[in-house]
Amino acid sequence: MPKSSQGFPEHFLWGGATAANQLEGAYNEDGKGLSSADMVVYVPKEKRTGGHAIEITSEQIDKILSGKLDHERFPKRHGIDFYHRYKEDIALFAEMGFKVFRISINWSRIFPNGDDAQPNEAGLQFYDNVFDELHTYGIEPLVTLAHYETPLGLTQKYNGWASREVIGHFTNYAETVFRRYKNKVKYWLTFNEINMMTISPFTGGGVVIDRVQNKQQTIYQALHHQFVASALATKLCHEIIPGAMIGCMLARMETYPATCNPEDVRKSQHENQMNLFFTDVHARGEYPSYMTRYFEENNIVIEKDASDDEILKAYPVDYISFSYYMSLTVSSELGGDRAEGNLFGGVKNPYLKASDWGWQIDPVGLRITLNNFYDRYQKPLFIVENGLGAYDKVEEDGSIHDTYRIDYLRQHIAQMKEAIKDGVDLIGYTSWGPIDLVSMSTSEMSKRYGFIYVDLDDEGNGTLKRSKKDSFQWYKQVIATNGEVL
Ligand code: BGP
Repeated sequence: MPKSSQGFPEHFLWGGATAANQLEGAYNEDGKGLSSADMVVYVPKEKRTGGHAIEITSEQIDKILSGKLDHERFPKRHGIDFYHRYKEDIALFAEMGFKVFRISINWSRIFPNGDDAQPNEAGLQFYDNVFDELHTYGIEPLVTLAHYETPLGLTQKYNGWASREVIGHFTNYAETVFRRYKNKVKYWLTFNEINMMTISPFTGGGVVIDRVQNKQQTIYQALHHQFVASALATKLCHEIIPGAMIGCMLARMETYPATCNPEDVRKSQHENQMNLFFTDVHARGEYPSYMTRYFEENNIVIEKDASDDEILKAYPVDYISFSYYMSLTVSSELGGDRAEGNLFGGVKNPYLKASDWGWQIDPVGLRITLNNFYDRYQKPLFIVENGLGAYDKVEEDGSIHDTYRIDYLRQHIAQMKEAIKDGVDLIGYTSWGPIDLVSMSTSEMSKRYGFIYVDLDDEGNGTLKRSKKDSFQWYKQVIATNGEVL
């Protein structure tokens, strides 16, 4: 167990995190097939009617495939053109001193339909080029196997992860990339924010929910398939790449009780369990007992193969990674002042301010999260997403004074340092979207996280030119001083 320390460990992995579908573009180049993300249409704010624009219906897919929505915009198909500009972008990350860069491999670049007999060489070559470029600067790649990019072919054939068939196709894909990149990639993640399946089964697993009778049953069955696939990928990773580390990834929502009323406290405990369920399975290698009751009360019966429980037990993850943007607060009373923008619901926390998108900003919650995780699992932790989505203003001279972003990050990093002093084994930090990219939940470009500005607007206009915001120099200094100067 690591000793309590005064600051960030010597080889702390500072960097930034991205996802293929929000960054690469080139959605139909060099043999790439369509993925779930390529189906997401941009809906301007004033036309949104609630719900998530990321959850897609069968009708919408049919319309897209028959060309009836060709007039719509699909920002995730175009990203910020990293596919053609990765050298320029990586040079900027290197200038900031990145030790690590988180990227996802787009499964449909490697297996265009998800279940093809042979991988697509051009797709494999693209990631070779990116990893080589990173290594030129001494930057370690951290690779997510599935970041909201299920090949559409698997949706059409099997309804995505709802079918057990997809496990084999995923492990084949995982094995292909482990073998190909075994000398280039040491850090791996299986499923990005695996808990997204409960909010958007299409985003989380290419599952079109209007095709099934029992929504909850399907969601938890699809998750079971992902748990087994994740364990099998962990096994393969260890066999193929000795010394590699492979982890799981959760959108962590530390959930507070609205008051000290025991009913509120119990409600927050329940919500925390429902969120930690995913890391419990990955880290402990078994379903937690509280889920048995939940499944019974909700008429959910998980169908398992005879060896599934053994597989989960035999191949737990090496580390726990998570995204952290906000905390939640829940009340046992119905109604109340709802925190609608907060993605996962709850009530407003009167002690916290929210971002322009309603996400409640809570740096101390990050220290609490880190301590709770470490108490629970005693495994290394990696924060693989954190940051502030904000509107940026470009001044006449081209400068961008994003003090709000610097403040947000500074406060969170300060709390990470406290958690390390508490004895937490934190191995790295990749802020979300070090270069502006397409928003996951809204497909906007104006919701920006970057240290690097990209000239592109919500309507797809712009030169794509990259420029440095004030936060660029600030983060460079944070890394150079290993978190001493914030
Ligand atoms: C996480 C996702 C990312 C991402 C980030 C910010 O949920 O893993 O893909 O984009 O959140 O969300 P948004 O882009 O909606 O602001």
